[in-house]
Amino acid sequence: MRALISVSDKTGIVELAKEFVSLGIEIISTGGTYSKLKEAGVKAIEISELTGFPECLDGRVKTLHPIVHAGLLAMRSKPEHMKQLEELKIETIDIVVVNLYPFKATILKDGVKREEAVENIDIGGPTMLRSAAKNYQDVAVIVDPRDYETVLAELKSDGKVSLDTKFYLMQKVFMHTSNYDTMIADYLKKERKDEAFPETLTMTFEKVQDMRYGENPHQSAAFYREIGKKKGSIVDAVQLNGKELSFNNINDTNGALELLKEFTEPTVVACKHGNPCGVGSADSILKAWTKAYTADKTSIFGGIVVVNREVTKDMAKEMKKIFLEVIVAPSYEKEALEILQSKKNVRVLQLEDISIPQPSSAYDLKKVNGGLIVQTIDSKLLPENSEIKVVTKIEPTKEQMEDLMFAWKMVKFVKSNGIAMAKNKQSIGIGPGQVNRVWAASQSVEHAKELIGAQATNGAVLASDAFFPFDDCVEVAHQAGITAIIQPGGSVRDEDSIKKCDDYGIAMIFTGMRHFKH
Ligand code: 93A
Repeated sequence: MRALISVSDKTGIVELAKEFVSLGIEIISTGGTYSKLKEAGVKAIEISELTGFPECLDGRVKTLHPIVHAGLLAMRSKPEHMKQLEELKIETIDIVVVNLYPFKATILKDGVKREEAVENIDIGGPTMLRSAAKNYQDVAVIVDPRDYETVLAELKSDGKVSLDTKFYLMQKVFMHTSNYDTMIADYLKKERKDEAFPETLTMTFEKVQDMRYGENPHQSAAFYREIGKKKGSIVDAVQLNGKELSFNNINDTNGALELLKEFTEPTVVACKHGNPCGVGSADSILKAWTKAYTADKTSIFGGIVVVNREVTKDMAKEMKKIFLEVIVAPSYEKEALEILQSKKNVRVLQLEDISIPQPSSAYDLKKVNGGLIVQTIDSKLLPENSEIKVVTKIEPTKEQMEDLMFAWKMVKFVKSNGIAMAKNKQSIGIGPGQVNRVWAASQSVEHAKELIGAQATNGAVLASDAFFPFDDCVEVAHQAGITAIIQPGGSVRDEDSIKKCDDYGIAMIFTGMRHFKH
């Protein structure tokens, strides 16, 4: 038997080759791999000796030769194939061990030049992998070092690799080479800064981990990372305490982080089932926590809390008093971390680049049965270069304006139809996911009354993710003591809502931008 070994990642290769030799398998190898084996005293034949052709063009042509590929592709069961090999004086190759030029590691390096990336596109490696895999009945092809053991064990016990294993290895090869090519295509697409939606959409993700289950216990699930993505998202977080993240944890934390990224001042966002339930901004992170917590002490139970400043000892003491599923912050004071770690189950995560926004060209993907709908992310808060338009007789005060912007950021991340109310940079009532807007408004008001008392809604502001189709939302707002409203505008009945605001002395602004979220 003959094995061709040509690997960039040389981990474990000497040990494998030694085992091959002891099993009487002859080894053929390329430049770097050959040197490594030779150094370790493992007997091998250099590829140029086999082909009678030197490795050339800086190694761009090493194994691209009919002697290699006919040796791999000849079907042993076909007498004509074997006869031709004999005439051409070519011998079969039975095992291929190849891993490719490190294209991924290269493009992930900071400031990598295109030429360097291109030089790391492997040509000969995938070609061998594909030849060997196509002829899987006769050739065992190992692309993943984790399979060295399996193949060795079979060789040792049976003197051959089983058809089942060879088929499994073949499938792995095509999965690997297709991912490799997709990674190259994605990189080149980004290099061209091509924002259009391509004819065929390919993206590469690598598995972070299998998960215990999906959204529900009867669904299986796994977590994947997008290759080449910017930092600052849930996949980059380092877990410092608690159980493994669940499917719902990851989904909900992702939503909470996206909202948090809208704020620059110290802010705390609490989320449940993908909707914010308590949000607070203040001049200190402890005060922001108190606002987010007191906004809704009920829903935060078992919730996700994300924070854009270091968690202090005092804050950790407060957080410890309630049950939280996940806490994410850029850093933790030493004592704060000790306090949080004293609760075994709470998942404590560190995400240094918590405030880095997603690039506006990032894709937002939604799986539908039989297809995928793709859009760019909702990266804007307000239209570019547009003045906010006050449409009522009364103008909002400076304080109201601040609260309006706070509520507008919040409502962008509330499931539609969504209404959010705020006062003094604190959420006071949120109405998510209703099938009509006036129910969302009513729910938001009901929550506010229940959670912080009817009086507290006086002087609060209200934000709506899309326009008011009728003036009934203004009516609900007025009943609750709302004094300023922010909404996109654009309904045929805008005038009715504006008139009602004027009648009630409510200030209203139009943003000209809708923020549906489903
Ligand atoms: O430059 S290549 O595309 N041309 C080839 O003919 C070729 N043959 C093997 N790259 C080629 N390889 C790759 O070289 C293998 O896939 C492997 O990653 C690497 C091993 O090179 P060395 O043994 O010299 O370190």
